[in-house]
Amino acid sequence: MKIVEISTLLTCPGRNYLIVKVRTEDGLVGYGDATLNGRELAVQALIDRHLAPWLTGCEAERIEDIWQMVFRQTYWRGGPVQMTALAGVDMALWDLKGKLYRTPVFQLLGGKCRDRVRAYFHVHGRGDDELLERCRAKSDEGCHALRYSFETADPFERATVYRQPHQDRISEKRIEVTAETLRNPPRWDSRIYSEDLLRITAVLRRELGAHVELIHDAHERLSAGQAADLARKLEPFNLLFLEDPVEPLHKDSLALIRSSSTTPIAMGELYNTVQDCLPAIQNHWIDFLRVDVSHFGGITGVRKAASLAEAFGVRLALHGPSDISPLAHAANLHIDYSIPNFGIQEAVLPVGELLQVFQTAAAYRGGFLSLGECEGLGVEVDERAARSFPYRPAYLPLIRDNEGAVHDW
Ligand code: KDG
Ligand code: MG
Repeated sequence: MKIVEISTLLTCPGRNYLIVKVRTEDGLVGYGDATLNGRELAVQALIDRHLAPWLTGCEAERIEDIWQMVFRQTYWRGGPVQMTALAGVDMALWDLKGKLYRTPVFQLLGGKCRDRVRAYFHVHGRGDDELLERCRAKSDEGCHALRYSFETADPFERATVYRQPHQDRISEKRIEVTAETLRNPPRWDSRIYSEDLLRITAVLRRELGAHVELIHDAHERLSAGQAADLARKLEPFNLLFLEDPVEPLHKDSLALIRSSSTTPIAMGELYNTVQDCLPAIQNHWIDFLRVDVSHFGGITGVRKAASLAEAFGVRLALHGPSDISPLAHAANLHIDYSIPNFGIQEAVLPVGELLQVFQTAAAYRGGFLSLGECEGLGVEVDERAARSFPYRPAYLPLIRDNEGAVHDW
């Protein structure tokens, strides 16, 4: 069954998503997600201009072979742009194969290892009171795993308030980051943030009780020393994990954190290849691997990392933010169902304009995600609706420290 067309559709139902469509000679169609927040056009050009002409005519069922061709032929392998383009094509091929055999993708991956998938959600509050109130509301809804974030105010310069990245709902009004905001970015102070985090975490643990799972994402903002100190001080509050304490390019910073503290550590949303994950996994520096199916070569790429992690007792908590589409969220679920070393799934629920473009078989109830009857990924794409929401240029944020130097956000 030969591929006759690979095309892309860039749409903005609330925020930008890049959809990949693969069509075969039998008229079957598969869809994948190739969204790379802030760099959508680069991935689109790579798929349209380089991959589509080359892969047209290939056998659609040879998923691993196509993965190897795209990964290795480039010679300049890896990197977020290439691994996102590959992910979009890979997901579309799995979707297609599921439709061909009229079965969900998780069946093709070996079948279910579990009946439902435990999820966690983002909860954001400006300060302690608002955050606690929102956490209680979420927990009352049945979700007992919460990733909390808050705003950090500089006590010496009251005007500088920094909102940590968060996404309560998919397609909720995104933070508009314009070229102008990039020229006048908010200020950041890791010391103030660390003090706020310790105070707020103590409040949440005391008020929510021992059984709510708490997760905090430090978003790569800390130095190794700061992170090690913070992880140690967070121990009494028993987090499910502290996410991305340091930036991933400083691979062995994780060793210092691990040797200083027993707080579980999660990393991975900025990794693009199995090789990127190797040191963290084989040195037992992390407890949870959080790679992103859309930036890691798709389902095929994530399955390779999952097997590696399984051998070292590391569990998966796949990245599931609002800047990847319901196609990628569905791909996460198919993987979560089928791997033995599943940990927890980050989730955001589709709302608003997004529901006009994507109809997903994924459902959420009382803290758990599940998939209804479906073939392939189980996501219908309304291309006409997608075309009615044209691309809107947007940037990722930038922050600077109190002296005005660039800081990780
Ligand atoms: O585009 C950046 C987001 O994907 C990221 O900020 C979300 O860190 C994130 C998370 O854990 O969901
Ligand atoms: Mg994160």
